[in-house]
Amino acid sequence: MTATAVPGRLQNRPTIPCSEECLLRPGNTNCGGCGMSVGLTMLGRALADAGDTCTLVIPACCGIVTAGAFPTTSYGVPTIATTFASSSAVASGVATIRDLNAEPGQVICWAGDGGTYDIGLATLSAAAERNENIIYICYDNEIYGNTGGQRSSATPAGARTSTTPRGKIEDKKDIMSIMAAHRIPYAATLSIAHPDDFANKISTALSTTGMRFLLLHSPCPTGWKSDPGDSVELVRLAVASGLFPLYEVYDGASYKINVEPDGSDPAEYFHRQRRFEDEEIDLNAARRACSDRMQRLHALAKQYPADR
Ligand SMILES: Cc1ncc(C[n+]2csc(CCOP(=O)(O)OP(=O)(O)O)c2C)c(N)n1
Ligand code: SF4
Ligand SMILES: [Mg+2]
Repeated sequence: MTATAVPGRLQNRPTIPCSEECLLRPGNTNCGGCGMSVGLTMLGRALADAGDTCTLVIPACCGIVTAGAFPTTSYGVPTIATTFASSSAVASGVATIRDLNAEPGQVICWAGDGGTYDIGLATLSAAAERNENIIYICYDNEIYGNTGGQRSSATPAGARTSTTPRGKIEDKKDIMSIMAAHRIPYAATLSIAHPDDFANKISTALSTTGMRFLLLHSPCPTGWKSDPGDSVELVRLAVASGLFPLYEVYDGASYKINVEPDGSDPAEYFHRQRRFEDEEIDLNAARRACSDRMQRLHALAKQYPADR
């Protein structure tokens, strides 16, 4: 399509870069120990470091509750609240207008796992297939957090939720493979326990054009029934044990593992969260799943290494 500027719009407006608190500002109502809060702060810092800014597009989720009511919103950038099903479509539209007008800044979709793995998947897939020029970040707390903790397709097997009181039977959906299958330019996983890796990946995403998908493992003390002070340690254990590997996929074709698991036993991860009942977790199956996951990723990274 030939880009034509929308008449009457300012062309080449200067970027107003983010400051460190440009996204999540003090006074927000998020729970203590919320991984989403830390993720937003890290994202804001990375945008500030890059001298970049953004418009946020957020469907129903804790992240839009965080925004609060105008004029006391916790977000320091323009923020559009959308329905679950439309967030990627709205972000695509905003990004198209921005590009037509050569306006600066990123369009970032910030969505929960319910809005990503489940209810918004159709428009996310459509945006990925069209290679829309947006960054989509899913903060994955593995639960429908803001409506009382129902299961989502990101909830891991064994986790008790308000709709799986005896523990979920099905395992977590592999959203990274789904997104990689769209052959988008960049897909990567993020952890708040690895801030340098987080910053590097945001930097890569900011300097890439087209559809970028980032998956953040986002501890939720309220839903995970964990100590708020354990949040960073929990997601560190998830990376160290191979439960939640840190890796990148370029063009759906080449792979890079960013942090090698250190052989930690995933048992500690489960023991520290009361959503997992010891007798409902098959630890040997969980250990096997970690090792199978890493084996598959190593095979892909060896066969199709990312040259970056
Ligand atoms: C179509 C539709 N169904 C259900 C709801 C109710 N609802 C609002 S937020 C939410 C949970 C969102 O879960 P997730 O996307 O994982 O974000 P989190 O709350 O965990 O931050 C639900 C079910 C809604 N707003 N729209
Ligand atoms: S319910 Fe969970 S995701 Fe939502 S604000 Fe609280 S800790 Fe964060
Ligand atoms: Mg969620």
